[in-house]
Amino acid sequence: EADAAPKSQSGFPDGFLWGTATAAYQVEGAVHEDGRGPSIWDTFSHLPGKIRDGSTGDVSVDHYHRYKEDVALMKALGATSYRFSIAWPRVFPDGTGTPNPKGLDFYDRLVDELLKAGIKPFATLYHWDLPQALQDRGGWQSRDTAQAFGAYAGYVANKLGDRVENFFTLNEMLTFVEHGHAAGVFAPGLTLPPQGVNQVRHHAVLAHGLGVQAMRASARRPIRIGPAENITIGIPAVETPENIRAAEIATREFNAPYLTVMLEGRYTDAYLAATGADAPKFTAEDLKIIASPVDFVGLNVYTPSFFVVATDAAPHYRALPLPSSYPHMASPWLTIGPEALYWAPRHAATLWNAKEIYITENGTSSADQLAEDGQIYDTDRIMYLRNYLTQLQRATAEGVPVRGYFLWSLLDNFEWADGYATRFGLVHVDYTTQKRTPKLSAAFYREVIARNAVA
Ligand code: GBH
Repeated sequence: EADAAPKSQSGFPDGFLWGTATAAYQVEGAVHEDGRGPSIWDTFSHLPGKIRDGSTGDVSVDHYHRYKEDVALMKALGATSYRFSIAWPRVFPDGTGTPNPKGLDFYDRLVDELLKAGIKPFATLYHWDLPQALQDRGGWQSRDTAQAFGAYAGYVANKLGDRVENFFTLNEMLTFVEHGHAAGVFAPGLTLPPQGVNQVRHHAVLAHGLGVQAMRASARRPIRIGPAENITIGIPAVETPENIRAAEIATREFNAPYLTVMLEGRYTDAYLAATGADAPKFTAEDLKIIASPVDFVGLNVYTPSFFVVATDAAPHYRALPLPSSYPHMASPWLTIGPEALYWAPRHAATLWNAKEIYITENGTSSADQLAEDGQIYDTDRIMYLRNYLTQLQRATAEGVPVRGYFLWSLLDNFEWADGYATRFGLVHVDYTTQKRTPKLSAAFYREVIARNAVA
């Protein structure tokens, strides 16, 4: 068999993990089953006008009932890992108090099925589906929610930690804070004033730290934990040493209330100066909790942010707006920047000395038109993945410690405020019949995994 791409030039390190990612509310459906309580996304998606196609996650792709078929799809890809999220309102229908054992049972079954297929499970504790009961008591505006997250995370680590070794705490604080609490376009749909938003940010990172501590304390064997953040990725528009330094400084500052405070244990001077009287209220003890040591850093990588050095004084960088002609994928926000998959992990290693990095999400939407033969020839998704993965390979070849990659997403699913019109899956789902059909990009990814190289 001819080898199109010699391994020496495009290979990934031995043992590199290849997987896909999903999130509970986006795939599970079964929202009233086995004692699950409502989440803020149930509430939000049922409000008129909030979801572009008027849809909800009530049924979605019915993964709750079809998980065995879905694990078989992963196995057919040759995937060695899988990142899923646990629905907090399945485990604690009221957010706190008495757990619902039947809710956790689903994840027990899923984990067993994955292990049987030789697929390493990575569980995310929070992918935006806050129990509605906690929202009714103030949600992320309340410090109590951070405490409740710690209790929930500790409970899950105790129950699943015997078979799940790797956990991510909260997925993309940046997104659920900014979109949910400032712009109001994601659940819970709030448009808080600046101090309120900063306080929500603080409670999110505090929840992460409390979660890390509670999970380590209650797991019955050592487990490994880290965040999964959608960072602003500073890219030197031209790779000179000065521009690279500017991009590093910008990356640290733009992520000040998220990854930077989690990994450094302090808010940057620039962040505190910029927020001024609207800065979050916090204690020195909070900062210690927030910076509880993690085992790895998870990065969701989609879009680029370009910088060059600024010759004048602070902040030493100049953010470059994208020209209106800049290309994007099927989603208008999804501007194409393959080099983001090189710079995001490199910055994590340079700025915060990250010793172990996972790409917790990367992938793209496509129009995904059905061809006459019923297949989907998503060559745009293949183009996107091939270019991004080439940049990831550059990072690993240079020694940046990336250990695995989770492609978003296994299946087409409920794309939040976009509903079902936007498809991110390697596998097409017919939302009427629930029939799964791997797209051409699934064949591409299978080839990447088989070769452990950009195919
Ligand atoms: C990730 O967010 C999420 O973790 C995942 O759940 C999601 O399905 C996936 O990416 C694909 O979107 O509608 O113009 O206001 C990536 C960051 C932030 C990108 C919110 C889309 C909304 C843009 N996302 N953003 S807009």
